[in-house]
Amino acid sequence: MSRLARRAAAALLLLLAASPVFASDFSDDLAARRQRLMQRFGADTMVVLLSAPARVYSNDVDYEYHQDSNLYYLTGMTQEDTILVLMPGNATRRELLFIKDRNPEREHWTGRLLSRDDARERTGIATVLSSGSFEAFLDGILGQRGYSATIDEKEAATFFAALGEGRARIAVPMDTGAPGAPPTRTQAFVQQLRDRYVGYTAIDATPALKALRMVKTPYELTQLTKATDISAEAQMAGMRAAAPGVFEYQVKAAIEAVHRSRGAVSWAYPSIVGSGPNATVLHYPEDDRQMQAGDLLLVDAAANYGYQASDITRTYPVSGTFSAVQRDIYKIVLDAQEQAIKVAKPGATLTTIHNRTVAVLKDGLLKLGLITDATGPQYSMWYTHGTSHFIGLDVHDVGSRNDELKPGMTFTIEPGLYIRQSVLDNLPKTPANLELIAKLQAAVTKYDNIGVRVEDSFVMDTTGVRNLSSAVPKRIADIEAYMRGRSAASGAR
Ligand SMILES: [Mn+2]
Repeated sequence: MSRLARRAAAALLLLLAASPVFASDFSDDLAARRQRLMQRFGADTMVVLLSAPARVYSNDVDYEYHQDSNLYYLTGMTQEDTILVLMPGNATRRELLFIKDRNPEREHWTGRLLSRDDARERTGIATVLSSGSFEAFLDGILGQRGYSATIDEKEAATFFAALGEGRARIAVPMDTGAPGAPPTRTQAFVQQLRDRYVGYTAIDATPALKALRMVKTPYELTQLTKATDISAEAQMAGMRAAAPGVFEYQVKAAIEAVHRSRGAVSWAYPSIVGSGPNATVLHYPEDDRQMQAGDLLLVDAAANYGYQASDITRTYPVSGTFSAVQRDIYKIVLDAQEQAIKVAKPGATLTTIHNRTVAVLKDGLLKLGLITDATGPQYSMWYTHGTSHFIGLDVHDVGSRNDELKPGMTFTIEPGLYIRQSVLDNLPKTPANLELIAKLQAAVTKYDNIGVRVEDSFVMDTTGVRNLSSAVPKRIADIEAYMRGRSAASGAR
């Protein structure tokens, strides 16, 4: 190629790079999310989102960085020191992204940072500025002067007018933070605004973000489906790894090896692998018990793929066959999930689903003699958590239990029963309780230390739910068949 031809080709490439031809499905989706958010707020509002801070693991080592979910939702940026500003009332530049400056010396130690072009391509935001200029930008905007040539008086005329008339709003996702803890980054930001500027009201952006995030976009559903496929495959690898004599951490390793080897960022939450009595600890954090023949193993583990968190739990016998007492408890829990799936329809709520599981669990517990009264709250000795939560960017994603379920929402259905002698032991010794304990003791002894949870990840369609994690065996016969196949495939264990 001649020098001239090369130059022409380079110029053409530049032109193409600047055009939206190369916009990805992801950046298109991000742009649409921002557009919907701006419509909710209108022209008098400026929306500001800050990235999550890095967190120290120990000394000079940080935890793996995880982006703030709202900022990720609108930008796809996984870098710290990132700020998004949306000004829906602006003439043309309604979206501004502030990112860390590149720094070759630092990058030699801690990895390559995105260039402004990279950030443009990733986010679909045309105006990318240095995070170091954010303070000057705020000063210029809230002082109604504008900021350099980027945002002049004409560009921001609508917002400046709103500021001048005292009706401007600055929307920030307000977080409450932990009681007594130092202010969060967002709280400090809001305080800084209050100290320095007037003419606006600070409002909470959380409800608008929640409303958008609750209904997943087709792009998000594709990512969550992939996260769940990986998680399902990992759960089955865990089933194949489990056997008497094997340690819980070996099952965990088999599961997480699948997550990482299939391109998941990480687990969606720390994997719970609890055998025998550990199955009754809801968020069992350790993994060092050696499994015994006859144990049940409860595995609550799933992957985070593309910042979408799946969530699956299975409970199965390490020897491959459920005992009679394990079967009694397992059947009730599985029945509760299956009945709950039937009431999970558009218009229902997570409370509808929870109430259905409670009704089924109560019936079952009464039959086994683990409660004496199915009309009251006795069941809550053995069922100690809610049945469902929304999933998405966070494993416990935005959304409340009384929000009406709509197509595109994603959530779990996960009843469980956890039989522990300590529950009876810790009841206040009132005459009524002593009488109850006397009635329940035989059944509690029979089922002591059995913990069962069954959980799948679902998406709401137009008529009911679709189970994204149905590939993992769940019915007793299917689990036992899968476990038998495992022994045949890997030889006698
Ligand atoms: Mn869950």
